[in-house]
Amino acid sequence: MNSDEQLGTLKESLLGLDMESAVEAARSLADGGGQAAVQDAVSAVSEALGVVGKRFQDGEWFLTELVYAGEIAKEVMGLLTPLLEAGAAEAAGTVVVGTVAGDLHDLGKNIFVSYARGAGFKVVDLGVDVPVDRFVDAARESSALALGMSCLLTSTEGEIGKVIAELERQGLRESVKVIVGGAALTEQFARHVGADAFAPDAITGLDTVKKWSAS
Ligand code: B12
Repeated sequence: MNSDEQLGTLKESLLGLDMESAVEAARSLADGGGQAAVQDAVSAVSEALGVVGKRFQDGEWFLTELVYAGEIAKEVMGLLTPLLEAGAAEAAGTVVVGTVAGDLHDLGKNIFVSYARGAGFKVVDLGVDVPVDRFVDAARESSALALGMSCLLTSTEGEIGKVIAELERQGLRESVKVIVGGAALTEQFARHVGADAFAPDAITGLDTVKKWSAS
C-alpha cells in the first residue's frame, strides 16, 4: 500500500469505528515516512473527526459513536504526535497551554503542543478542564511568552474572557500574549474577548507564536 492508500485507510477505519485497522494504518504511516507523512496522518485524523462531528450534529450518530471515534483518535494521535516533537531543543520561549474549564476535548490542543515542542518551545501543558487561576498561575510562574487556550464547546467559551480579565487584574497582560483555538471559536470572538490571536489550526497557531518569539 502506498502512503495515499494508507491515509485513506486511516480515515475510513476511523469513520468505520475500526480501532485495530486505524492503529495499524497509523503505525505503517509513522514507520514508513518522515515528518511530512506524520503531518499528513494528523491532518487525515482531523478531517475524519470533522465528519464525525457532522454525523453527530445531524443525528446520524449518537454519543456512543462519538465517544468511540474519540477514543480511536486519541490512540492514533498518541502514536503520531510524539513524532512531531523529535529532536527539539527548548530555546524559543515558554508557552502555557490548556483546555478551558468544563471542556474535556484535547486532541486539537495536543497537536498544537506537539508542533510547538517540535519547534523548540518549552510547553507547559495544563491538560483539560483548566480553571482560570491555574492558567494565570502557570503563566506567571513560567514567565510565559504566550498562553494558549483551547475551547470546543460554546457553553465554555466565556472562560476565555475570564482568564484574560484575571491576567489583566494581576498585571500580567502586557507580558503574556494570548492565543485561542478550537471548533467553538472564531476570529471575531477572539478579538471581542481581547485575545491577541485566533488559530484556526495548529500550524497557524505555531506561526503566530514563532512571530511573537522573534519580536
Ligand atoms: C472527538 C469529539 C469528542 C470526544 C473528545 C475526545 C478528546 N479526547 O478530545 C468526546 C467523545 C469526549 C466528546 C465529548 C463531547 N462532545 Co465533542 N466532539 C468531538 C469532535 C467530533 C471532534 C473534535 C476534535 O478532536 N477535532 C479534531 C481536532 C484536531 O480539531 P480541533 O480540536 O478543532 O483542533 C484544531 C484547531 O481547532 C486548533 N486548536 C484547537 N485548540 C487549540 C488551542 C491552541 C492554543 C491553538 C493555537 C490551536 C488550537 O488546532 C487543532 C489542530 O489543527 C467534535 C466535532 C468538531 N467539529 O470539532 C465534537 C464537538 C466539539 N463535541 C460536541 C459536544 C456537544 C460534545 C458533548 C457535550 C457531547 C455530550 N452530549 O456529552 C461532550 C462534551 C464533553 C466535555 N465536557 O468536554 C459538539 C460541540 C457543540 C458546541 N458548539 O458546543 C461538537 C462540535 C460536535 C457537534 N457538531 O455537535 N467529543
